[in-house]
Amino acid sequence: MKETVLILGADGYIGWNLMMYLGRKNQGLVVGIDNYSRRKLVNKVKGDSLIPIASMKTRIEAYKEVFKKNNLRFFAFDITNSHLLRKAIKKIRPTIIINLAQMPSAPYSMKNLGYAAWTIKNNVIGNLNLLWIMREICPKAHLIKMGTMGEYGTPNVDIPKGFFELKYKGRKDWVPFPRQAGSFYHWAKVTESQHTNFACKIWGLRATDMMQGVVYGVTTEESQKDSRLAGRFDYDGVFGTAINRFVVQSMCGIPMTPFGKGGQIRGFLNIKDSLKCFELYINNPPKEGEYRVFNQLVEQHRTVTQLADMVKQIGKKKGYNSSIKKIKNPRIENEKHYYNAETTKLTKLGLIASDFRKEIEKMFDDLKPYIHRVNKESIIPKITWK
Ligand code: USQ
Repeated sequence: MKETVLILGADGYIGWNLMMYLGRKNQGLVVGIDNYSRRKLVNKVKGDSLIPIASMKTRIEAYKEVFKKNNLRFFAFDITNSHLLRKAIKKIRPTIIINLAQMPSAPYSMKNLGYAAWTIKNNVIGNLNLLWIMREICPKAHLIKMGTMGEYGTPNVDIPKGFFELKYKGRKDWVPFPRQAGSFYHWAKVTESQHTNFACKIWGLRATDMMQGVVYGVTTEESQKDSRLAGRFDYDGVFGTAINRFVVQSMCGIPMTPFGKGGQIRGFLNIKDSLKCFELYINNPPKEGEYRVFNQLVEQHRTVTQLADMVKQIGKKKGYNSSIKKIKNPRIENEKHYYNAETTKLTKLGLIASDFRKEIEKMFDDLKPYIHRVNKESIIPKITWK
């Protein structure tokens, strides 16, 4: 691969790991941009990455040293500032742009009007700036945008790959599948997807919109090589997500917390599989003017209670005596429902998924040296949807 890759949101859970992953695969430069908002927001809600993370400067120096490559660059600024973004894109002239620069937490976006409005502004305007600047400076670049499976909600029918044939009153059309998001964060993603689809249609941009499920896992091939290369790992009630939280709860003797009836089903994938997907999209780009959608998930048939059960069994094998206690659901969502998303496009591109059980087992080993750092107070969710 020889591309000039630009990653927006390069300091996040996926962003930093992706910088290293593509840095190693790519002959060209991989340039990251981030305003460090993830670090600040997690601290603001009294959370912290369980694994200590180094500054970008230290990380990039460590990458050079460990992988003997000098192809990572980083700029710290906020992409909602269109002047700065235009200047950077003019200078970098990327052929691939990956937009991960979004506030990723559903609970954060539901705390109050201020938090919801900030989420919409940060996520939607950042992506809008990017679309206009791509049109002006690099309309042929391939945009890979982080969407989410949560855009579709949990409909009582199969979820297609973004679009479906609608038949109505004797006529038919090929249209985007209905979006029924469950938080203002997820609604921001819906808007970003619609804006991106529209920009491809009118300006001939090309984009891959990845409807990603819930990502789990701690380390990647790159991050485990040196402690300075570690990626962040959140487990708190705002930025922590289901499996990651369950493993931490299991390891520190706190009951795992399926919310409500615990019958919620989501799609999950390991962080290493998420990284592979980006590589597959880069190597199999869309045509000019094409907006395409991938449902990016691997595991989707287990409820959160079944997942907690599985983590409990694995924990037992690892010597932890974990338990499960359903708690009142802080969210408003279906707690028992049908869920089946079509994912064939990913396997066709060549994704071979990691072994779910083995990856969860590995999480116990990866987290062991840091588990004493857990702040138990931050685990119980305090933000409610009502
Ligand atoms: N859940 C529990 N107990 C917990 C945590 C979560 O039962 O302790 C349940 C939630 O109620 C929900 C499901 O697990 O039904 C998933 O929740 P989550 O916190 O793991 O993930 P979510 O809020 O949906 O958001 C995460 C990422 C987001 C991404 C999304 C993909 O934070 O950035 O877009 O996963 S998806 O879920 O497919 O929309």
